[in-house]
Amino acid sequence: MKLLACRALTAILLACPLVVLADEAEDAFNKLYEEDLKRVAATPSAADDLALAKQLLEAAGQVTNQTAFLTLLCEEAHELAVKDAAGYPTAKAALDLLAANVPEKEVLSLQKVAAMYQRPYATARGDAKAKAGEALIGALKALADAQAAAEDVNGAGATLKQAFVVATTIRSESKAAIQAQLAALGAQQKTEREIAALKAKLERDPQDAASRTEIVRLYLVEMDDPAGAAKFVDETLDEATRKYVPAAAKPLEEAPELACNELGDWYRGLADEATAPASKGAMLRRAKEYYERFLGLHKTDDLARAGAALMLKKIGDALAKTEIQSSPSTLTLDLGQGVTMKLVRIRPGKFMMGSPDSEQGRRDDEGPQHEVTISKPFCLGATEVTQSQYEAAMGTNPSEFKGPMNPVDNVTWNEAAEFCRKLSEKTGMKVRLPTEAEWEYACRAGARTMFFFGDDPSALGDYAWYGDNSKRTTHLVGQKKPNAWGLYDMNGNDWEWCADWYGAYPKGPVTAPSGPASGDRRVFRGGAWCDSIATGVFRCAARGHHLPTNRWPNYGFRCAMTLP
Ligand SMILES: [Ca+2]
Ligand SMILES: [Ca+2]
Repeated sequence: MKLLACRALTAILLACPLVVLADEAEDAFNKLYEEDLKRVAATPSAADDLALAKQLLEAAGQVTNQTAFLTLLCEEAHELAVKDAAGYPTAKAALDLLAANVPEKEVLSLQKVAAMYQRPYATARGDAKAKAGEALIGALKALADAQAAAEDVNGAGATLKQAFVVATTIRSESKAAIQAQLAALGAQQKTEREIAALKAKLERDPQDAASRTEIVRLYLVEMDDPAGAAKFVDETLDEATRKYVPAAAKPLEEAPELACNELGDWYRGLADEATAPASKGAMLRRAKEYYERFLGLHKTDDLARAGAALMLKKIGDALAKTEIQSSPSTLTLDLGQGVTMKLVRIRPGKFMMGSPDSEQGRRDDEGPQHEVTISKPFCLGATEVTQSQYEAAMGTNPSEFKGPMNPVDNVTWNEAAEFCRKLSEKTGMKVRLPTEAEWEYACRAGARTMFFFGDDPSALGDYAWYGDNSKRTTHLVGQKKPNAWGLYDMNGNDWEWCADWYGAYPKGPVTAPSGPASGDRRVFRGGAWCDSIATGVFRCAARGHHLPTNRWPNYGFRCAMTLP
């Protein structure tokens, strides 16, 4: 009976096209819910409070254009639900709804969400703490974004620092991304200080064209704020600036067809000049918007249209590049069924592949030592492919030493290649085996020594499961120390199949080599659980090889991934 009355009144409110004023909203809210609130407050159980919170949240979900009423519903729903941990999801949903619909409540709502996640994080232990910590980090990042958007740079910085402390404590993978965000925020603060100093100079001398030009550039490129830049444009500045900055300050949807192409070209030029990846990305995105608008307006199939389309494609490629440059250093692929694969981003660079003639224990096929350029960034699995990963993609497990987190072993080159093909299909990413050059480059991680950890073989046990410590079996991946680039088990555990046919090395410098065009044996690298140090197989340059159809309980692999 009561519920029906509530529904009817809510329906009337919802049907009302006018915005309900704050005190009217409060009257309406009290009429609807005052008795219910008293009722749930009178019982010690939190279950009825939560039930009412859900009811309020449902009503809030249907409110449109009635900010004051929506605010009351959401805030009260939060208050009721947050009393007990069982109500946290409802409390968060209420705050999220409020944040999304009432801009002036956004920061406050997100602060409450973060405070809520602080409680379970503070009390939990072990795995539960890690999980609560990830949730808290997510809430803090959302809050920092909202603070930054509201131009509260100091607040955003303080929030991110909190997130950084949590990420450090629980060893979260998001630590690097938070660090990057903090750096970006620091850069923004620096730009703001530079602008303030230049403005002071300009006040003393309004004819100081150099300071004026620099202020315009800082607003335009570093802050991506053309409206801010436009305020400083005057007749002392060059023609392009006088023409394009005011045009760019206007809303995109007001730009006429012809201006779109010109502004696209102009922003592309600014992108070329920008050095920080974030600024470059912002300029490219602006250029993209103008070319896209041009294509939307200019329907004639002519040269101008073809030119803009081509430019758009180029910008897409350039954007993908800058986004990778400013992206976090690890990437996680979802293999389904709760199984994931972590890959490490490897920077491009040069290295000397192979070993010098003087290296102890070397074999002839490791020479001639030659310079290799890895021209593009790529990703490499942080660990060998595990059995749970292998099963998620292939549905089978050929391993001799069974264990979901042990590396898959007893796997042929053909099967490893098939796994990569299936994983590419599943994820839409270009997953493959690493080339032999990529493998050695990543194994060395900048080291020119015999081993990636130096020249002293006695340290091998810190980094590898091998003959002396393996007890004749594979071990869980990622248990030993990683190399300098965060790659585990590059030595030992399983040998790792590479993409290349086995063959002689080139005699001079090469770029992105992928081995001989044909052959009968495939390369593998890194040594395995059964090998002794005396065999020399744990040196960075050491090569192994076998038929692609051969399997053995010490053959495994790790995935590489091509980046766009
Ligand atoms: Ca109660
Ligand atoms: Ca290995």
